[in-house]
Amino acid sequence: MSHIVILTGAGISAESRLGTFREKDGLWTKYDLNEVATPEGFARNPDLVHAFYNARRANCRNAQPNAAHAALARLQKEHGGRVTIVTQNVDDLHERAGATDVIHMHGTLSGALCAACDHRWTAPLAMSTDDPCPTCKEMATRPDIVWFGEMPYHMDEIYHHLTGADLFVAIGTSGNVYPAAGFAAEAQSAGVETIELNLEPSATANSFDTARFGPATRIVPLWVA
Ligand code: BJW
Repeated sequence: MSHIVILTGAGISAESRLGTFREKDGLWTKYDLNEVATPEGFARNPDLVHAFYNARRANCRNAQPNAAHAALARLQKEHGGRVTIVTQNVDDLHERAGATDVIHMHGTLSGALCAACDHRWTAPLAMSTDDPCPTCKEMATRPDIVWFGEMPYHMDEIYHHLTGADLFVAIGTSGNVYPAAGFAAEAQSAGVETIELNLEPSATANSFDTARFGPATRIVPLWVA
């Protein structure tokens, strides 16, 4: 029974019209990441950060999974072994395509988190600084998103899967953000075969044994077939 671990990034959702981060027209060319994706930015201006994530939550609701998400969900159903999807994406397009074994290492747009007591609940479409925590009643509600300087979620589980996998595949990620950018090297040094599927070579291209380049909706279904 083989175990495939798949890391996905913004590129897999690009053709569902959810923006990427670092490309021309990417989110980080329009927004200062220090203001909208750090705990310090949230402390300075929570209204700005809520507005940023409220807009992305609305975009996500209107987006549809594409052929690449569907191909991975099909692979999970049809592969004889286990297929674990580790996504850096905060959208829910893998799940809406039918995927089941999905780890959201950077959190989810659908989640709200209380910074005071760690209680988690489903985020309303529009979050605001006026929402108290339903459990402890503190005014410490934030999006359940991993910002720069914060520890990504499920790291022990991810490293366990990575080092015990038979195949590691990275799809649509630029390889600029750690620790995810180190997964291919980690897998390779554990003797795991590594494949990159991306529009263009990532910053960590030398950690992959093989690569295929092109839009995810074309190359992912071809790879799965
Ligand atoms: C297509 C396509 C199509 C386009 N088809 N492909 C080591 C060295 C230096 C710094 C650090 C380090 N370790 C940690 C750091 C600090 C920092 C970091 O990495 N900084 C770098 C900028 C250098 N990391 C952190 O702070 C992380 N926390 C942390 O490290 O905690 C300590 C720790 C240490 C050790 C172990 C464990 C923990 C937290 C990072 C949080 C990232 N948060 C964000 C925003 C929040 C989520 C959100 O709002 O959505 O997450 S940043 C943003 O980047 C987002 C993404 O998930 C993430 C990755 O971006 P991604 O997915 O790669 O997108 P792009 O735009 O960069 O690339 C898109 C790709 O798709 C491109 O390659 C295109 O070609 C391709 N593409 N169209 C196929 N149609």
